[in-house]
Amino acid sequence: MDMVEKMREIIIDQSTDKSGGERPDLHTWDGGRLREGCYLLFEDRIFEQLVLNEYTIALMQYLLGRSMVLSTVYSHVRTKGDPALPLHTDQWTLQLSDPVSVAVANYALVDYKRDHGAFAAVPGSNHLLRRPVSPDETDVYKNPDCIPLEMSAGSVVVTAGNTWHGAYERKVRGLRLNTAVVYCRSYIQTQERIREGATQEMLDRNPARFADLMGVNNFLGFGREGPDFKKARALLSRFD
Ligand SMILES: O=C(O)CCC(=O)C(=O)O
Repeated sequence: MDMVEKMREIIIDQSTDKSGGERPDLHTWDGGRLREGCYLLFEDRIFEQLVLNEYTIALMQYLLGRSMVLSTVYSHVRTKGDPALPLHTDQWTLQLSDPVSVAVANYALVDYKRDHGAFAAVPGSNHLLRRPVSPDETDVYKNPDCIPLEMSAGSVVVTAGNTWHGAYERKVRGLRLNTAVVYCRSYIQTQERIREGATQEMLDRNPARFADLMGVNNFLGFGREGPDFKKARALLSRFD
């Protein structure tokens, strides 16, 4: 819960900064829409700890393979009056695939209840449907198979990138905050400039696995200096 509280503060700080108004109170805010939190990995070291969570990493590796990379650390900030978030899939590649190429660990930073803006999901859609949601199917209230994930702050749900999901409308005051940590296969373009933003300091203070997630152990993307194949060796050494 210490981590949850700290993440909430950092997200509210960034959202306030970008929204341009007064700092919203977590429990009482009723002042309209607020901006998202994003590029959070570079906002505070606590997110470095989060992306290395061994339980979610295990599930992510099961879904995406050992060579996965981090794509974004994002917060969907939901306030009273925000409409429901339409059902969608998170795999932004040309086609949905099974196995998937994108997956999300979505941490609830407040208690989730349906009318408080809970995460909405269609269980089994990742296996049974394996197609994007069409424009007339996006309403979370109309899909009979869509359920709210009612869970307490600090819980995490891992969804494969082809799972149909969204969020319910928030009907009460205060903020609905999450941290969505997205991982993807290494050949997919990441949502945020993770690799470009990674500093030597960040790499030095974290375990070796962190560098893999940052996408820096990869010789691709070179300039006039040419490819650095030592990085390719780092990638292959995992199989030693
Ligand atoms: O909880 C939410 O607001 C929805 C999150 C979502 O759609 C996502 O992570 O792609």
